[in-house]
Amino acid sequence: MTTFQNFIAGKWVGPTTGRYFENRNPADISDLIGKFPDSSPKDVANAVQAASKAFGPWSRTPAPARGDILRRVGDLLVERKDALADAMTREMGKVVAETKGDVQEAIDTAYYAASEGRRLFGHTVPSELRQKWAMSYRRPIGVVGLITPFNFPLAIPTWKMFPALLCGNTIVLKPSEDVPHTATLLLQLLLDAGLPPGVVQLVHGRGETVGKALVEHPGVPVISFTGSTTTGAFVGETCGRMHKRVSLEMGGKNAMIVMDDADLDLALDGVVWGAFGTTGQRCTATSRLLLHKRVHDRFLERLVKRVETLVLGDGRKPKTDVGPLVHEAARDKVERYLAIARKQGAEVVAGGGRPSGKAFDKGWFYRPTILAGVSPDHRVANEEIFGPVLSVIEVGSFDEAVAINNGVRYGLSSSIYTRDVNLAFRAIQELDNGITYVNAPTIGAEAHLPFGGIKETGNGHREVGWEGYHFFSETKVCYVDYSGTLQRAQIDNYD
Ligand code: UN1
Repeated sequence: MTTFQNFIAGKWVGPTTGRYFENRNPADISDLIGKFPDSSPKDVANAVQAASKAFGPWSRTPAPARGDILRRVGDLLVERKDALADAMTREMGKVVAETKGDVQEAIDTAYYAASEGRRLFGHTVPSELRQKWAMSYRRPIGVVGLITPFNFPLAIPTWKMFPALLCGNTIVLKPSEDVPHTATLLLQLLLDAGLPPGVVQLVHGRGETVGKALVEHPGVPVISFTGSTTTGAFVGETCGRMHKRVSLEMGGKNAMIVMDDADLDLALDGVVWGAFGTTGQRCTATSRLLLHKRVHDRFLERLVKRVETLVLGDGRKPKTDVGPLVHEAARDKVERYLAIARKQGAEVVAGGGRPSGKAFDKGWFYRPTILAGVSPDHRVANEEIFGPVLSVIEVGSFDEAVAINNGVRYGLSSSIYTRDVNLAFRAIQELDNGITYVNAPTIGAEAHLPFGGIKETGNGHREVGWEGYHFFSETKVCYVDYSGTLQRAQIDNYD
């Protein structure tokens, strides 16, 4: 068994508390992955100090040179893809095909960042005055605090980290306490790629201690957080009070609409993948299925049959379709919601309990579950469960489906299956979400397009794509007057 450390100022160091927490495999809790630092605000302060020190040289390194390092990071991610995926599945449970996809998202983000080093476009525009130049460019901001979740242990930290680094910022990363090993492997990889010491620090520990200290630290002007809407409210409030720039990516209650003219085979593949991929633990997971009444019964029947064939098990075994939940509290939450659903009158038509058998004794498994007869006002139709539970709601029309989709507090992704091009475009226009898919499930965002949601899912920012670079840099506008006279804007040119 290995004891892992924080990474601060170019060195692996133990926590000032001297305390460590255990990290275990959710498919087999007898498998201890290691012990990780249970750090304190003092460790965060040390990390911020190191990141502040490194900011000067790193922010002055030309962006193409920063991009070259990120290209090497991408190359190493390619080399280590299989090993990383195996370690990630061991740590958080989703199947290896998906952890490989998670690594691929990091690779895509790294190569995008590498090329962005030679763009980072500003604007040059005409001035309203003669012999005056007007332009904007992007500047680094400072130390960036990143707080990341367990479900995409590599993609999400790197979505934040690579754009932030490319823009010239330095970083303190606080990864979820469920995936500290992946974060350690990422740090090692950054060093192997030649990232200078002090540019990225890693501080392990609990959200309420380490995360909170990072958010409250006056030396960290930028916070990027992905997690629950409840924690996000605290993060946003604190950052607002302290005048920090903050990006919040939070919950979802994503719906897939299946219209009566849909390709039902395609929709079936889509909903199974959208609802039960990552054991339903994606912010983008399909957690509501809005089925048109004319296809409701036959589609549901086929869906139940299909879901019953899904193989539950250890994500590192090749035949597994659905892995365990990440920890006991996550499974408890699913069980609480099942009790609520039953009480409010939903019908459990698939799953609805833990699997039986010795193979499942040591992990946090729960059977892929379908709830039928759900009404839009049921709690399971409104609250994020973050587990393998799909709520099916029957709808009578496209307009009703849109109203139900839009009736929740979240607004991350949505999807419609239809062959009617007019309906598809109306859906794109009328569904209140940051992302809408046509004839594809609610998951599957690509790393070169902006990612995020509206309402209580986000706070107006987007991750990755071109917009990710806006968040992690400050716009500077510059006017050069080469007329040799005082030219008063808005006055001399309109007198
Ligand atoms: C998340 O669920 O937190 O679109 C991120 C997707 C992935 C990213 C999901 N590419 O499902």
